[in-house]
Amino acid sequence: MRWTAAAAGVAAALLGAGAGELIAALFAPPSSPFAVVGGALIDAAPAWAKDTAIAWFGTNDKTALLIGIAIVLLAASALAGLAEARWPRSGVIVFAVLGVGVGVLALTRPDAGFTAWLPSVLAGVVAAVALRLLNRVRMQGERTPAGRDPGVAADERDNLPASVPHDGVSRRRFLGWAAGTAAAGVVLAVAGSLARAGSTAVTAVRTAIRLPRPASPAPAIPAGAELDVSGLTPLITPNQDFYRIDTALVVPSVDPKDWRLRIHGLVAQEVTLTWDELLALPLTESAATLSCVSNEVGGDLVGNAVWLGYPIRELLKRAQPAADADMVLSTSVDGFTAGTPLETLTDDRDALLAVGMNGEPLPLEHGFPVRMVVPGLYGYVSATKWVTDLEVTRFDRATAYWTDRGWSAKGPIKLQSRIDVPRAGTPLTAGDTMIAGVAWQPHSGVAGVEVQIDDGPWQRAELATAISDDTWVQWRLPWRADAGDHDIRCRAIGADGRPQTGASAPPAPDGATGWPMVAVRVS
Ligand SMILES: Nc1nc2c(c(=O)[nH]1)N[C@H]1C(S)=C(S)[C@@H](COP(=O)(O)O)O[C@H]1N2
Ligand SMILES: [Mo]
Repeated sequence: MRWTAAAAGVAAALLGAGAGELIAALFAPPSSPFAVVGGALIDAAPAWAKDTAIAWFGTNDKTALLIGIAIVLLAASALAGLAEARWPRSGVIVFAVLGVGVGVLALTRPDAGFTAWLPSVLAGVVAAVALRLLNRVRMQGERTPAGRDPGVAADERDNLPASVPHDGVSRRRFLGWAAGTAAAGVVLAVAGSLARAGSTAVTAVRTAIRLPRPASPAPAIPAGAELDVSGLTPLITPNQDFYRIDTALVVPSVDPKDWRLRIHGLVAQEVTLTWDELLALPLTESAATLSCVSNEVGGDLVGNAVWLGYPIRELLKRAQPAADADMVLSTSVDGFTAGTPLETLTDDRDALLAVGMNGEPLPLEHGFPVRMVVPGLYGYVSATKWVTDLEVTRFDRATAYWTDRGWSAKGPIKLQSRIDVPRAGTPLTAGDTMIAGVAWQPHSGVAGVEVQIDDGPWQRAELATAISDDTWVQWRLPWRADAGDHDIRCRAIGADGRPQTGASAPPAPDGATGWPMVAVRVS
């Protein structure tokens, strides 16, 4: 029976994968076989693929990728099982080669330690041995009295003990073994994820941190900055709701006591900084809206937080960039890079080497212990999380992670707005209601918002007081809705008095444009 051969392959692969995940969790967290393959795929993906993944799956893009890898692995394992039944040892070889291959790939990953190969190679060995053993048990069940099962290779058939009966008992025996092997794999994988969650000592370190008070606190949030409209995005995005976008399948764990920042390149003076040195500096607190270049018109890959950190400008002053430098290439522990225009890091904006987010140490997923935040620039060119290296260089010499994949070298955040209420698809009753949302163009600011209902005139909305030009601003417009279907559009007015463009453009290569539209049915 072919399906039992395939089942042997799948069960063996599950055991191997589970073992690999557990070994990785214990000894080499960034080098779990899934993280290695997923990370390599993410790095190999062209700009349109990232765009499509985010458009389809949003911030679940990583889960979708891992599920995709699991499906491909299971299909390949079924084939390996079939191959093993037909050509003995071929399936075993497939698993061994796969394990070694992923092990070698693991060593090429930017965050690889010297044991990076171990989880994948062990996973391959475990899967290979399991397949070999399962196949033995299987053939005892498959052997027909006539010895004619095409799923059993001739030489293996001859090797079978003549006394093994062909009956349902041995078939059930195989199924028991296969199910047990698969279940053991799942148990190992679950143990691995528990071990990882429990062993993230860094989480405990983070919890114990008391951040210093800012030498320069953020100004109080102005009265009238937060409009009272139910369903409107809060002015400050809570950390747990803040969008997360990065290439890290396993969140890097960086212990602050091991953290160092090195500033080098076209500088007169190399600078290094430790965590303790950073916290001893006079820190600035400042609100800024961060947006992902992949944010679609009307999308939610944008958030606003109060950041605590040290102005990068001050560190660059110490380093004294050369006159011909125009870019700072920042690198994170996991190899991500961003190229930021030098002038945006040396002008008077609050470009921060941030340690705090909304009054807490940075959450692990948002770059603990230290990240960059540069008001006015999309994250991919500025907001390096887990940052450890700043190289002062030139745009004509260096490229960065996403610019190597087709995105623009420069990424100023475009003028954008969003309608939060009414939400598309919620039924409304005729009468007085409120249209409300947010608008942003960090570091330039927003001068107004206009709303259009169906083909009507553009109407000025009430604009709340912005925290600063670096943050988004809330807006609202009362609306007397009459029964029927309506399209509501909005557009921000920039600081220069010009409205946000209505021309639709996709996120690649430098940010989406167009007017957000919400269709509602009023009855
Ligand atoms: N190390 C690292 N930093 C990174 C990224 C990344 O992939 N790796 N992604 C960038 C991008 S594209 C964005 S939009 C912001 C998102 O920051 P957040 O996840 O804290 O919202 O982080 C930036 N910093
Ligand atoms: Mo992004």
